[in-house]
Amino acid sequence: MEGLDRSGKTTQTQKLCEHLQRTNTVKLIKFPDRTTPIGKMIDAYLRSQSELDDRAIHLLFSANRWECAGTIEAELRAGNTVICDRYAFSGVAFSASKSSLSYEWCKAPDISLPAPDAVVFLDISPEVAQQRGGYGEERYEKEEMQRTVRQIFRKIETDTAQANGHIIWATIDASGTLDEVQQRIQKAVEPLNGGITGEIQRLW
Ligand code: T5A
Ligand code: NA
Repeated sequence: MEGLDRSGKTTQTQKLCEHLQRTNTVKLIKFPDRTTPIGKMIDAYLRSQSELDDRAIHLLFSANRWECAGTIEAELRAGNTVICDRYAFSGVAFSASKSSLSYEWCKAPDISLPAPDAVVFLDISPEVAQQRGGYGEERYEKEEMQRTVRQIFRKIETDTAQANGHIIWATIDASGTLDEVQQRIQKAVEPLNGGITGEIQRLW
């Protein structure tokens, strides 16, 4: 589950989890995972309680995924469903929106992480996002940055279709009601309901 800030990812991820739990064993993982030592550094940075070089914080976000990659693979091998609230696509979109970092450089540290079978991208205009609770509290929640992030997500969508044809990419209009958005998400992941077999694919 990917999306812009305040697009409703955490709310919708929880609902999707409950829906799928009726028929699957589901593991829900949130990135950044702010509970680990690396995650605590990320949390302090996002709340503007520390300063870090743009490259350093990018690598920490990636390391925060790598420290969980073994768990993700074990869950998949056990036949379970894994849902991630943000993943490497956010890692690229947010970092590459900074003029100091190139798109290709940002992709590199996440090479060979387990690839998802589907990416649900919750799309929302910065104007609508701003009207939702809590917006503007964290470092990246600024209109200009969110606009650039949205553009980069569109580029990632195009590149994913070309290079990772096995990944279902669903861009969902997240400006509707909670139920409307949930219906759209459930429809988008329906093709995966029968289960996935074969080797775990890798990014990118
Ligand atoms: N980041 C992340 C990187 O730069 N690199 C990385 O590698 C990764 C993984 C924190 C930041 O880190 C960046 C991206 C972020 O800037 P985060 O912890 O996921 O990432 O924090 P946020 O994305 O900011 O999470 P938010 O809590 O802001 O947004 P959500 O999860 O999209 O939204 P949610 O579900 O909490 O809802 C927000 C509010 O909107 C309401 C909710 O009730 C809530 O008040 N809402 C709705 N209101 C009306 N209609 C709807 N349909 C609504 N859906 C939700
Ligand atoms: Na969230």
